[in-house]
Amino acid sequence: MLEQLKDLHAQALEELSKVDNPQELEAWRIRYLGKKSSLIRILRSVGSLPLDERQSIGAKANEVKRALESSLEEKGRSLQEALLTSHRESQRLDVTLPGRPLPIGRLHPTTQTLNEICDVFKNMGFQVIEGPDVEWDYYNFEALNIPQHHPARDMFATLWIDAGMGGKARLLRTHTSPMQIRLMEKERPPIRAIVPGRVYRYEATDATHESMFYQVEGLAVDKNITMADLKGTLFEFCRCIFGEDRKVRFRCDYFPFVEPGVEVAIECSACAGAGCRLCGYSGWIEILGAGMVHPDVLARVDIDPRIYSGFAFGMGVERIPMLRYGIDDIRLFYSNDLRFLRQF
Ligand code: FA5
Repeated sequence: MLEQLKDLHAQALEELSKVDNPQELEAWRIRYLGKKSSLIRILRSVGSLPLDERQSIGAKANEVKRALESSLEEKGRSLQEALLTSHRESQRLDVTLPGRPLPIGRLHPTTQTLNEICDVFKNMGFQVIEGPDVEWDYYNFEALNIPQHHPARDMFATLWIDAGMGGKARLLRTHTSPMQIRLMEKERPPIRAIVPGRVYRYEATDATHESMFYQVEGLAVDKNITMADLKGTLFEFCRCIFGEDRKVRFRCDYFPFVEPGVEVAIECSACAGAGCRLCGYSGWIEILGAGMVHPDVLARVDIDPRIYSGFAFGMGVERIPMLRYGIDDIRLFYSNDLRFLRQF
């Protein structure tokens, strides 16, 4: 039996050396140290052996058991360490690797232009205010000298929200000019303000016309304001935005709420004034309408036109980056094409 115990010990160690994971180790433990293992059975039978064998066999069996238990423990530890090392290797971080680039957002070209326009006018002492997109007929038309059935309503193809009489119908504002009235109702001269905002027109779109676009309204009311102030302000604005060299054209135009009225156009950047599809082969792109505030409009908001005068203008915002960067279609601004937007 002593031989058997020696062989058992040798065989167990031999098998243990081949074990390389915790599952195999547990199977090994059951096989050599489990309740039904040969070694435990020998230990249990020691009591029934003849007295002379009992001591030597019992001592040897216990010695083998202790040896196997300590080999098991040692193997367990080394397996655990190997596991940890391989885990650490797989989780290793190379802190010197370059980071993944984060996609950085940017402001829409219209927003960038609006910010620039506002900065130019703020530097000239204008305050910036905003107004509602949904407007009353009264503010969008009637108070601006455009009563019901006035032919000038045809200038603004309107998106109506509901029907109503006497200026009570609601609409999506067709221009930012209604804010002239709201401003003058609230404030007394001197007034110097600009109003950036969205406007809406029920019209077919083309390279220079959108049905939703941005305008910036300007209004200055005080004593002794003249056409020269209007011209000086707008020329300074064009100089700041387009530079000294770009040609600016002032021409007479008609808007019911100003007298006289003018239109300002900039030399087309796509064709340098030679004429192309973008400028309708005229060489010029109109960017704003303007004029001296009509005395009837001033009187309607209780500002005495014999004492005060004012100028107003309303410019199309998208046409400015179009002129600057030679963008040949306004519809690119709101088509959400990232290839276009990422260029700004
Ligand atoms: C007006 O909207 C007047 N309220 C401007 C005004 C204000 C005149 C104060 C006098 C005093 P108009 O419809 O021309 O005017 O539009 C003004 C500017 O908006 C145009 O010069 C043009 O640059 C731009 N614009 C007009 N229609 C469109 C459109 N469909 N798409 C893009 N821009 C447009």
